[in-house]
Amino acid sequence: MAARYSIVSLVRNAFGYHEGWQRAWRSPDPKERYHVVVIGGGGHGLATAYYLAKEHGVTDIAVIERGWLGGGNTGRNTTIIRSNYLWDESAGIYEKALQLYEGLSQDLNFNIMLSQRGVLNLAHNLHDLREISRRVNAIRLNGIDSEVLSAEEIKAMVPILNISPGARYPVLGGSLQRRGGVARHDAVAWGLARAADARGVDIVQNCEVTDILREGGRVTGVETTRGTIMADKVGIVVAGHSSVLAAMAGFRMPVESHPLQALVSEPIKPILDTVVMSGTVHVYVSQSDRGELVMGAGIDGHNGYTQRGSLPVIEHMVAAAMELFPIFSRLRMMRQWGGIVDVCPDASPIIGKTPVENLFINCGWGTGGFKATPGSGWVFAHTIARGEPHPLNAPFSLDRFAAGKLIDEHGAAGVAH
Ligand code: FAD
Ligand code: PYC
Repeated sequence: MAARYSIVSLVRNAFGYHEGWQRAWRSPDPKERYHVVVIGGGGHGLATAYYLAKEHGVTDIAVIERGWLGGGNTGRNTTIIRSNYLWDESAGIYEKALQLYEGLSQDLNFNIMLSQRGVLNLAHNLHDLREISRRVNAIRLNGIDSEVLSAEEIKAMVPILNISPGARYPVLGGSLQRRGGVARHDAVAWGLARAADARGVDIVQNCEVTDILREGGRVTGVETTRGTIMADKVGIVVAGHSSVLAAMAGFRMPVESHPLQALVSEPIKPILDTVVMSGTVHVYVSQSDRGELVMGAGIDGHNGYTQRGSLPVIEHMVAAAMELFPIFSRLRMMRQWGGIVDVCPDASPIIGKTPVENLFINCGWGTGGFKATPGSGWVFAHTIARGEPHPLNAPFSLDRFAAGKLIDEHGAAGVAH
């Protein structure tokens, strides 16, 4: 034992010689047939497979991912988790997700590094203040923690925030969800993948779905770059590519794909121990465990499938951050990137059946689906296993756009649409 864990062994392991390390999940070739095929190996697809196996005893499942696991928005988001949404329907599903997050490290036996450090939303004018009070009341009526703070209470929590009345957009107050916070995004994907794999789920990476096979109005399988895979049921969970996959199955989605950008600074010592969001100045900031300041913008105005950044958006983000935190002015930016978000007209997701029998879709989480990952997978697994939505996702059906039962959450989205 002593020899195995010697300093030499530690150094060798640190530099990539992974002595005795086990694979976290297998890398199987796809079989010719599965009971369920889940398209998309992001957090939502992996959570769907995990809860199908865990809650419904369905284990004959393949998760088909065209790139690498978690390489889409799951690995590109800024990791903010909260459940402070306005409408009852949203409160139900986002709070379910937050509660699952609160037990997820134990459930998966994998540390997802959940840090409930609080999420603050700043008010910069009287309209913001009134809107925040209305939201806090609605959220509390749903039994979810939320409170209004004065500018001085915010300053006490975040001493580096500029609350001077002379600021261009002075901070007048804000709202706080103390149970909100951040989690390590990659760890969420890895933990779910490992746990799904342990229950027999095949996770197939580098395998792109190129067509959805149908017969008599019912799904029969998928065509992929690694051959045909037949399936009794198929779930589409591909975020920014939802319309592309829907088109393969012959129907249209009320979803637009937009780039969404973020950046990190060079790492510094701990200076910010909560998440600060401002929809008016428009930036949000948190500090990662590595010390980087993580910042993000609103969506790029144009539609697109690019996953990269652009100078005007970076400039806008940084200018807004300077406004709130002048102390950041000499920091250097280290990295920036973009993801492709799938935005619905009411800024709420679509989770349910499609016009094709046994083909289900989960999308439209837009700029805010990381916080929903376990809840989304939990209700989508129920929907696929039972062929009917769970009461928590029934209001988020595709036909709400025909019925006019929209759930407008633009104001809760956290970033501008
Ligand atoms: P993804 O992780 O994108 O997974 C979909 C997968 O489908 C991808 O891996 C893709 O490769 C795969 N795929 C696509 N087409 C095919 C095909 N034909 N065949 C096979 N596979 C395919 N949300 C929050 O709650 N909090 C935040 O702080 C936050 N910040 C964000 C910041 C940025 C910059 C971005 C871009 C997003 C942010 N989000 C945030 C949103 C969040 O990231 C997404 O809503 C969420 O990650 C979506 O997860 P997913 O599993 O549905 O999608
Ligand atoms: O939904 O909380 C959110 C969010 C923050 C940044 C991007 N999305």
